[in-house]
Amino acid sequence: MPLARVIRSTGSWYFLETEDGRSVEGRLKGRLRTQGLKATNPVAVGDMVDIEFESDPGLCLITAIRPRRNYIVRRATKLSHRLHIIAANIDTAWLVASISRPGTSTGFIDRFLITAEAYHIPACIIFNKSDLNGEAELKRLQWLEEIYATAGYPCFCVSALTGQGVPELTERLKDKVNLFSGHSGVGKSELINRIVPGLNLKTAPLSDYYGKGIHTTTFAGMHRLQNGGYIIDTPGIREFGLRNFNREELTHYFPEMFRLLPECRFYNCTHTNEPGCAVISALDKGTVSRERYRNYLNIINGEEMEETDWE
Ligand SMILES: Nc1nc2c(ncn2[C@@H]2O[C@H](COP(=O)(O)OP(=O)(O)OP(=O)(O)O)[C@@H](O)[C@H]2O)c(=O)[nH]1
Ligand SMILES: [Mg+2]
Ligand SMILES: [Zn+2]
Repeated sequence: MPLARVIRSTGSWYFLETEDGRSVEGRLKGRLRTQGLKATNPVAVGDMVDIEFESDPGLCLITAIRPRRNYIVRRATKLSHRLHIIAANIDTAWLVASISRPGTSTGFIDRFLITAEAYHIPACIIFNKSDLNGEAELKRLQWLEEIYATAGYPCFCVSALTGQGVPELTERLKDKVNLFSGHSGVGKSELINRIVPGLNLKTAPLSDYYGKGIHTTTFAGMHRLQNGGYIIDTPGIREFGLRNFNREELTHYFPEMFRLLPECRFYNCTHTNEPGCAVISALDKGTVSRERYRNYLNIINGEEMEETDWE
């Protein structure tokens, strides 16, 4: 049975690339077994699928999905219980953020990182639009870089417009399947255009009125990198709804806090008000960021995280 990679999907049609590099379009053959995951999309970009060719050699039927190495989901809407698989079989999940036009809150960044941790996908952060940074933006950038580098997440500062930092970033993408995610308008598609010359993905200016992106990219799509590997462009995300985690699970998804757990007096410490908590002492030493800890508490207490900072 020929094997193919899902490059793009529009809901009912899938654009695939066969192992020998040919492009074919496919549809699902009946209902597929979906590994028990209830998602709005049975097949996602990055999936490896078995196909059957139809009489037209450019068309095929998808007969099965190979087991996924991993996948990353978001809730279809904030209150919805339905999950949408953003992409599957990913090596690195990159959050693309800009400091202004549009801004990205730490609450949003943390929910993205928690999701990547929950699905065991290494995550990194790209701060794009460095050319727009004035003094205040630079201060905010340094503050964010300090927080996330300390937590263990590699940070890159780039400009899709001037190309600043793009060669270093491109080097890190090589031979991997890379997911680019983030708010609408942060420049995911523009950055991918910079990285893959000749691609010409559609991009659009922000809305003048709201200063936010206008959701230009409507379907996730996978693009081949010149020196090996892939990059996945995705539609902008307004909020990153978390699936429901229990308290204990959540303590695993802040790696800098999880590393300290053996030093807490209680093996099941939730770092909230237990005596002898190593995370709480680390706040004073500055080895755990107060901002991250505040977001952690908000999530663990089931409260909405503040989305008001810098937006
Ligand atoms: N000044 C500046 N503008 C940029 C940069 N990167 C992207 N832009 C602009 O920001 C706007 C939005 O860029 P897009 O690439 O469409 O953003 P996106 O993240 O793909 O947005 P969605 O597809 O809606 O999710 C466009 O006008 C880009 O030209 C940058 O580094 N500097
Ligand atoms: Mg886009
Ligand atoms: Zn603790």
